[in-house]
Amino acid sequence: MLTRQRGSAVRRPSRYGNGEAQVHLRGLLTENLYLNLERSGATAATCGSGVTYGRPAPLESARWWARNTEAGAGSGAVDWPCRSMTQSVVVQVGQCGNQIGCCFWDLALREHAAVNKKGIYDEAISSFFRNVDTRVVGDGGSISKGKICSLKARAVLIDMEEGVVNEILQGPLRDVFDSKQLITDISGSGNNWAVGHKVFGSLYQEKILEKLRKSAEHCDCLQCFFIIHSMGGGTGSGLGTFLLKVLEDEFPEVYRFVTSIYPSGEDDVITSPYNSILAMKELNEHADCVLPVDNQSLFDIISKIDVMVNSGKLGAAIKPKSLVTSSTGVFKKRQEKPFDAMNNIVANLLLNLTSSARFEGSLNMDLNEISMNLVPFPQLHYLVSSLTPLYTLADVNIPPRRLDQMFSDAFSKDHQLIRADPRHSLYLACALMVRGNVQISDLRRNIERLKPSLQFVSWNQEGWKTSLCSVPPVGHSHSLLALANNTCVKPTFVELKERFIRLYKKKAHLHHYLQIEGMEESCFSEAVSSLSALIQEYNQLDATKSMPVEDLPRLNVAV
Ligand SMILES: Nc1nc2c(ncn2[C@@H]2O[C@H](COP(=O)(O)OP(=O)(O)OP(=O)(O)O)[C@@H](O)[C@H]2O)c(=O)[nH]1
Ligand SMILES: [Mg+2]
Repeated sequence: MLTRQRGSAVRRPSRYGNGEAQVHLRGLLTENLYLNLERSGATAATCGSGVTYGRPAPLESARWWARNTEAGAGSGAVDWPCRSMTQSVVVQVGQCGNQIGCCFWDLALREHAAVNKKGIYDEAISSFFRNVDTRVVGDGGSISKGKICSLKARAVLIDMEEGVVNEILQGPLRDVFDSKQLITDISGSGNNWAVGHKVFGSLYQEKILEKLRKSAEHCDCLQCFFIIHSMGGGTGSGLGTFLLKVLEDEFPEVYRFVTSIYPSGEDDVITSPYNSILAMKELNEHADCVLPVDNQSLFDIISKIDVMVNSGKLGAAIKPKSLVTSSTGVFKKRQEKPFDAMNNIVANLLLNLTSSARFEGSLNMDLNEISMNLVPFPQLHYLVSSLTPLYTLADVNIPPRRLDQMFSDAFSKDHQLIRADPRHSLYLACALMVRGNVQISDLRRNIERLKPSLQFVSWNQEGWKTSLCSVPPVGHSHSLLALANNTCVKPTFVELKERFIRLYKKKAHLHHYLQIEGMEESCFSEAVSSLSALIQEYNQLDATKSMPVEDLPRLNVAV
């Protein structure tokens, strides 16, 4: 375990230096948030003394859970756990990873600004942001308490082209990153996994490690790396999965949650099936949890919203700060890009996923609990996600009927972020992560209501995990993220494999890969075998679908 000594108190002088940055952040957040910043001249306190990494035993929360779900729940007498917040680092790789990452940081800032009106650097913000005195030479002095000075994202931005990262550095989020967090090259990986993985992997391994270590050192308790990347290109797919192994070796105690964007059938990257299959093998082997998101699903969701708006069906009822149109906020002035609306959905997925780790609530679900409860077997770590509300975002005070509708929607195929139908497939486990004004009784009622229509594996009929975070997404009274470990993910993999086989049978484009040092045909055959094995595991589970539910006799303890 790495430990880290922190320096003595950093004195903050009475005047904040970077006027432009300050104006930007004020605009970015709310007017209230940093209002008194220049006037504050407090001395920052020293930070904690050591870094702890990773995967705390879920014992405390398990005890708390037992006490509060059985005894306390429903009575209103909730015994709040006293917990210390952990931190996470986002590693955004390639064009897609960086573009989604930016949406995430934008929304995260707005979310914290909506809650943290006084501009105090609190534990919630610290989970994804450092508070930095930018006038301190070098790394900037970390400030652990008091007023927010300048927020820096806990992120590492990697792309083997410069365009996207340069755009970020010139855009409204430029002050949230500094040059020490970036790694870029010029040529890109040319949509070739092998270039990203083998060429840039070995070329940049040390540099990447150095940035990762630095970002880890800035954390008191680093719990998770969130990797965001696409499967279809060269850099996100190749280098993104290369660094998964690097993370596993260097930070074995820290979770690796990967948000992977799968290519649609009409993707313009012809080699995307190769890249995706090669990346899948790495995800199978080195990720703790993968949240697959399918560009086709994102596109379908956005198209439906467009139709609704244009047909006037919901029209004016859609809220300006809705989950999917959230870039209409401060960033409206910015040129909308083709992927923006789609990327906002993915950013919301990440916000909801981490909300319980960032904010208090009556039922917390830490990231370690997601992995612990939703991944019964190491390889079956693909979690299908759905977000609600997605379409009907009209009314903040949604009446109870709508609240129940939110739960129903989470299981409908129209709300899944991959093309999948969990209702007609088999659940291994399911998490419901609720935010906002929702009671435990609402959760229970809806689980009881929906249960008969859902099929769970015979050995885990009660495979539900729930969380209630009191802070809703900006502009909403409540929201729900459902994470399903469900065999419905299989068709996405089968389809990918079919697309791969079509190219591979003809050996089309193969020479581009085989000319890269370290790349052999066996890399392809091993990758496809790994995927076939995964598909086979889902097949075996599906085969148990009609089996009777085991009603095991209770263990009798002899006295
Ligand atoms: N949802 C979403 N998909 C994207 C975005 N940008 C690219 N993609 C998809 O990602 C795949 C291409 O990967 P990129 O991320 O552009 O590639 P890269 O990682 O930069 O790799 P190279 O450009 O080959 O070096 C295609 O399937 C695109 O449709 C984005 O911002 N959002
Ligand atoms: Mg690129």
